[in-house]
Amino acid sequence: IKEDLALPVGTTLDRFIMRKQEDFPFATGELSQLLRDIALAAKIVNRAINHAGLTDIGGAYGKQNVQGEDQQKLDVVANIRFIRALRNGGEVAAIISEEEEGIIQTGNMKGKYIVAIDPLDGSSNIDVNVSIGTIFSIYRRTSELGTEGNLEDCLQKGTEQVAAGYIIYGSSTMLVYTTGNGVNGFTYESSLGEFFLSHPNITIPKKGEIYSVNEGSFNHFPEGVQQYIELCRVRNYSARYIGSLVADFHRNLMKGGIYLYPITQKSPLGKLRLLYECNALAFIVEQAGGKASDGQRRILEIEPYELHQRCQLYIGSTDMVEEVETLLVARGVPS
Ligand code: P6P
Repeated sequence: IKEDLALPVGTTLDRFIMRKQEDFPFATGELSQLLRDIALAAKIVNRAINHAGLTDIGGAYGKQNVQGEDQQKLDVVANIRFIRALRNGGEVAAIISEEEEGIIQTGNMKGKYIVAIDPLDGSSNIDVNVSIGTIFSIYRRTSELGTEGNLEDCLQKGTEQVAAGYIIYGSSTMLVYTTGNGVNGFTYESSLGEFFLSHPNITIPKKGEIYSVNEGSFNHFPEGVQQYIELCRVRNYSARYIGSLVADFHRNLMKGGIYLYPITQKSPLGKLRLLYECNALAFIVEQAGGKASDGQRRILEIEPYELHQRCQLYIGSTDMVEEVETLLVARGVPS
């Protein structure tokens, strides 16, 4: 039995992926290659973001994406780069992207995997120099090899994910991901063009004192959420809301805390997307010992019915998420 030689901080992502693949005797390397393809695209997008202030790709692209949101040029760049890297890598049969209405066929009929991705979440933050992020989920296709990816391949529950992760383009650029055996964080060193293991075996504290929610919508929140927020205030918790999901999630993962996106008047089903935002972060947070719920259900158990469907999201330290769930049930969660 291979002794569990914990890989030291400073191990490169490539070596880490290779070592972890060795732990799976029947692994044939496609998922490893897919993770490398994502890391490559992340390096390219990171460079584009870091130059955004200097070149003309900042600012709105003048077009709207399927969400009817102003498309920032970096959104478009990130979408193109990730799709190209996944298409060229050959492991992915089809892609779902926040930036595209339908299923993106890569032409890789023998690709075993499906990827759901938010190429650049929180893009409205680009022009004000706030951290932004990429979020991705990886599924094994259910349809036959040699065919195009289909809707059933794409509408799988979060529990079916084989891997999930995010890249946060912040004061430093980090890749954080799980393949179902814990969560590991890698920090990018641009002068070397490498991701290095910097945060092995990330776990989220069972409870925290940070809550992240847009309190501007307080009056439209379900009563149970209003009650929870009032408890946070009474307990002198810290309100930290960057308005960039990946940044808020990452800070809470590191320090303990809860991120809440309830239903609001503007978003009666919640704002965040199940397939390429909530499921990925839910997989990660559970692997780190935390919890992710829509107020009634485990996020990973929600049966998808539509590619861009929205859901409520309560995610972070287990004790905090459970308290919100209890209050929502007690006060009647609006359906
Ligand atoms: P609000 C950004 O648009 C985003 O999708 C997440 O990154 C962020 O957490 C949330 O929406 C912010 O939404 O309604 O509070 O501005």
